[in-house]
Amino acid sequence: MRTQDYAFPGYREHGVAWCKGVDPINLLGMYRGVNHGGWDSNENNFHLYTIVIGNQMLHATGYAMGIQRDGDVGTGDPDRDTAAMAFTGDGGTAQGDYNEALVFAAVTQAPVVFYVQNNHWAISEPNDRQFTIPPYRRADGFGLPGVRVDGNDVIACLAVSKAALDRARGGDGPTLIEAFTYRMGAHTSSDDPTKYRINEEVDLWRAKDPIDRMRKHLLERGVIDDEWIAGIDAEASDLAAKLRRSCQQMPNPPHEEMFAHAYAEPHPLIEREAAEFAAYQAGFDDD
Ligand SMILES: Cc1ncc(C[n+]2csc(CCOP(=O)(O)OP(=O)(O)O)c2C)c(N)n1
Ligand SMILES: [Mg+2]
Repeated sequence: MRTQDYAFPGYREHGVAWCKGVDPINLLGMYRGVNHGGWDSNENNFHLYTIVIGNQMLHATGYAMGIQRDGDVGTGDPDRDTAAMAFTGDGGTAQGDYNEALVFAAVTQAPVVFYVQNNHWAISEPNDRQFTIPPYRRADGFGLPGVRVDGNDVIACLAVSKAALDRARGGDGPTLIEAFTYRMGAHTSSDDPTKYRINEEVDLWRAKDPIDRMRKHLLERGVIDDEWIAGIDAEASDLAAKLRRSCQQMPNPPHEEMFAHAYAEPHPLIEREAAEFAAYQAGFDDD
């Protein structure tokens, strides 16, 4: 994605955030629960995490229709032509919002790329509970090209994403990418995948680990060596330690802040609730 391109993430797009220049600590406040995830999305053209499954597909399509109406598409100027890119999961494809977004994107030929991470599971629900025809083939019925890519092949993912973004910026319309991958871990810390899937399936995918594959690919071609890898590993450990520390040190927000961003303007209902809550808190003897 170029600087001017706008990303519309779900909740798994930490890598996209990193590439767009978002400080990971901004994302972690929401996961620790000290804020509602409100970073300035215009700073890095990285929209807020969207937990309502599939909703970001509509946001991206609407934004892309805006780009089109501003004339920032198909001019041939690499600093001006702009695309939107939205990310969702296999489960997301069953949502109404997802399907509405594809209809609008196709009929308006909006400069948007849909990136479906098919990790085979929507919490405990497998692919065959989400669709009978895979997402990349369903794209055809909406009227936009669909492509399935090996989602564990970094270089292939980069190639199809670049091509789709170029197409969008060039004014040739939307593309749907289905990245065929697997969710190695649990859905969340409250999920136990051993209750609904077999270990053999997980082992099969472990052998296709995208980081291992990339490492081997670069080593074999002599692009990198063990020393370089050790350096990257050390850098990653340092970053992880720094993030854990920053996360633990995040101050707890004042209670009244949870009412602060519900509406842009003052709102009588929110003011009443905030006052009631303040009175309730004042009823305690200690902090
Ligand atoms: C509209 C809506 N319905 C239900 C949920 C609860 N929920 C959270 S994650 C999830 C599964 C999503 O699966 P998928 O789209 O495949 O994404 P993945 O987590 O596998 O990347 C569900 C049902 C939600 N967040 N929003
Ligand atoms: Mg999934």
